[in-house]
Amino acid sequence: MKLANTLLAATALAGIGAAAQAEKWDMPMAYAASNFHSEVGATFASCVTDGTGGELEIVTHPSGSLFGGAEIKRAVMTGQAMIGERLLSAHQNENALYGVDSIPFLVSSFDEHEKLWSIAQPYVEKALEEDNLHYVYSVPWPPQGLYMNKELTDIEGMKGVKFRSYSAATAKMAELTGALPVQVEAAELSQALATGVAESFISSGATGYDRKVWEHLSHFYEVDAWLPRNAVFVNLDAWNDLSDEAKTVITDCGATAAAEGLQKSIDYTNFTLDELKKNGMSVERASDHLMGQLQEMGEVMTAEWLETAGDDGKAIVDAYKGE
Ligand code: PCA
Repeated sequence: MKLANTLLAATALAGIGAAAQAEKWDMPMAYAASNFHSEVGATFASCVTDGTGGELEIVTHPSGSLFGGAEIKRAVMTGQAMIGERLLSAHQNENALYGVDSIPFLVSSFDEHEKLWSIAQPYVEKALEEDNLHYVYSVPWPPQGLYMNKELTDIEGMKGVKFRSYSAATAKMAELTGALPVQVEAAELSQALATGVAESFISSGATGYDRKVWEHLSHFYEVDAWLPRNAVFVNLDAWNDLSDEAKTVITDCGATAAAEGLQKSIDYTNFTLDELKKNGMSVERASDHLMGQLQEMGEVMTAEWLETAGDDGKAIVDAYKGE
């Protein structure tokens, strides 16, 4: 009887032990809950929670509510959060490879972008690993165009204009055009436009739609400058501590999320440009003259990127161009 009791107690304790091992990971995300990246992240989180039978629960925190966009990568590197999503190119100053998706006019369509990414991904995974991060999946934003509060016929029209930047490349673009860069996260974009802190920016139709920028701006010029990516990564120590089963679930859910996110991004492109129009904005392709000027600027930026990204950067671009 005594032995049976002891056994019962031991079994109960083992049960509690298993329950205590169940982990909850908070997943900070910078963009609004209704944005397609955040929706894909929420589906990914449920996929992992369900797939591990609750052994690992992932809870998303969109809109920069847990960590602001600028803090997410560091938070995951240092284990303040175990997983997070971040716009990769916002960290180009730390490692040029994070800006491989923001080389101006190297790619301008989803197909071209995916080709570039398939070549660049292993290099970026390695860069993340050096930052104590394990890469899980990433999803491109739609092609980037110019938002303005007035008609823009040439690059000179950007002189002195307050230009919201989200990365080194967007800040550089401001510098080269004589605009005044101001770094603002998308979560604060509407406020920046409303208060006049920013009066133009480069981004996708998706972000203009999410932030209802027609309340403040009048023109969107399709220039298809590049397609930047949001990446989801896990703290490397936390990753190494996971069971093989949990790792497989995360990897599989990540692959599904990447495919779902790409499709959503493609579908969202025309939908959001139509919505900008419906809400009164002028949406058109930039004139040949303006495109020519932007492309010249792009060449300067590409040369600079290649210089900073060294052999790896050159290898990626050469492989992409088939050289
Ligand atoms: N939207 C994000 C990054 C690229 C995009 O299309 C933003 O503006 O912050």
